[in-house]
Amino acid sequence: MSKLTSSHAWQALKAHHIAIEPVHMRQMFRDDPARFDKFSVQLGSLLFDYSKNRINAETIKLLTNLARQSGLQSQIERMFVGEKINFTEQRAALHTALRNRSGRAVYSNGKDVMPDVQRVLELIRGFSDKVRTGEHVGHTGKRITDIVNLGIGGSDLGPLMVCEALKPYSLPALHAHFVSNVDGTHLSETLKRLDAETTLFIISSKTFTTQETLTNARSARAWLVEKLGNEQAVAKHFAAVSTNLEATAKFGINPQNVFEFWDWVGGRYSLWSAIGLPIALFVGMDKFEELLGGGYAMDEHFRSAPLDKNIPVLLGLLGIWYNNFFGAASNAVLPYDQYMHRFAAYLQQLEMESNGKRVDRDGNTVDYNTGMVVWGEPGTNGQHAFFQLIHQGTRMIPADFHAPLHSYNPFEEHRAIPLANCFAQTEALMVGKTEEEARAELVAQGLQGEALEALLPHKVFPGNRPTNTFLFERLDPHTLGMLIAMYEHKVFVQSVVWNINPFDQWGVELGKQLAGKILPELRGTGIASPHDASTSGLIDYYHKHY
Ligand code: G6Q
Repeated sequence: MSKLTSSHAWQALKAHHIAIEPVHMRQMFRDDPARFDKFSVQLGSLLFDYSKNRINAETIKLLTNLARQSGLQSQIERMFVGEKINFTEQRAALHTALRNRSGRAVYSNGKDVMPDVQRVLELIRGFSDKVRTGEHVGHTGKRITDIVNLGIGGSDLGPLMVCEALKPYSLPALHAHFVSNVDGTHLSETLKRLDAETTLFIISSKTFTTQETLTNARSARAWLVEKLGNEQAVAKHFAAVSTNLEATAKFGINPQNVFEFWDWVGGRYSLWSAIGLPIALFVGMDKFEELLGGGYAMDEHFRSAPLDKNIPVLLGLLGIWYNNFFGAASNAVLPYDQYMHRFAAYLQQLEMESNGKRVDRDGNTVDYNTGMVVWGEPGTNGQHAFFQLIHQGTRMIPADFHAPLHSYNPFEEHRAIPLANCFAQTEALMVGKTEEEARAELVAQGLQGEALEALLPHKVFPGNRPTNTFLFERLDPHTLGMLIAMYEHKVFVQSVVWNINPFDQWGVELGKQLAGKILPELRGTGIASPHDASTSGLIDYYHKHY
């Protein structure tokens, strides 16, 4: 048994789980009318209601004991002060410095990183203002109307999600596109709609060595040069964001259009850095800074709120409660806002890449589950698709519901419909429908006898299915910043309890190496290396049929 699973706090939770398991949340709400007040936290305009969870006051006490036992508070400080907590890569994880609005110095390797952070923010402001006002024009003197981000993973999902979420703040005359897939279709279908004279490409790559991104960048460059008939055009139509300034120079990017970030920013934590350049271009630097401000507000809360009033801590611990004690394997994220339609995809990387680890910090194989599968879609659409399994399937799927009170598109006929659905779903998931209730409904519909008995079991809903609800005034940059930072810290809390490193990603690196080996074999430019029979069979099949 590991130190964690044999610990007093873990064992106490195990025993407590046996007591809670048979209790229905219906009963919990009946017994305690103050449950909503007890199990909700307000931070600014964000309300976190976690009362529809299979918990009582004792559960929270035991979960926060577990967090304390893991040394969570001191680990939080270690992250904020720039210790090399990403020890497998010998790096700090200082994404919080990127949105540090306090004026406090933050050190990495003995150097205050804040002057560099501020300097790059100013550069982003200067460049984005110039593009948005039309001062920066293309090679032929025309105003930029389209920006295309060429990046993948952490250099794509964050800025893409934010640009979609903050669309109401964008300029109508400036469109943002994101090309990530190395399948030429992605680039080609995007370019079909664009005019080279008015297009600005941003090559976003921390390492500037990623095959997908550099392949797309080279093809985009060839397209531009062909369309504009001049190599010189590249200087006005390409910008780059990277930690590898040597490689951006080698690619031929005008140094004035290069925006730097640093190795202490993890890819999936990088939207707050220059990787957010497409965001600043799309919604303007002031709004980008409001996003940073929202992240900072959540950072301050995370750093200072007591554990049992701390939103990311509670969120992380509830995830552990279901994952490690109820055996839940996945977590749904269901926003009731169309602008958040890429939110789950973004969180999928954040959570699964960070906590998809099987050895602890000492290199021992863990004897408990770590990261859950994260998935989701806008809630209202999900209701007509996969919600069935959440309501009546055999698995418990804890779900996070997100909803703004106000829409940016207030058609009177649509008003309150998304919220009504959101509230109704969490209520139904919690309450369920008993056999007696289902029977009464069928009787009222005129059913009886054998027909009624045959249908009855299918109409029963067990309920007792846990959900969190996040309500906010509207999806503005500040609120979005809070929500993103909240999930970043949730991931961190879980990693501390599980004693794993959430900031490395050797599985991603493996993918990068493997494709590099097989590509020359497919192209016939390399020596065939030994493979298993399946892989060799597939390679042979390709050669025979291509
Ligand atoms: C993120 C991961 C990964 C990375 C991409 C792109 O945390 O490391 O998703 O962001 O592989 O890498 P580059 O930005 O270096 O191109």
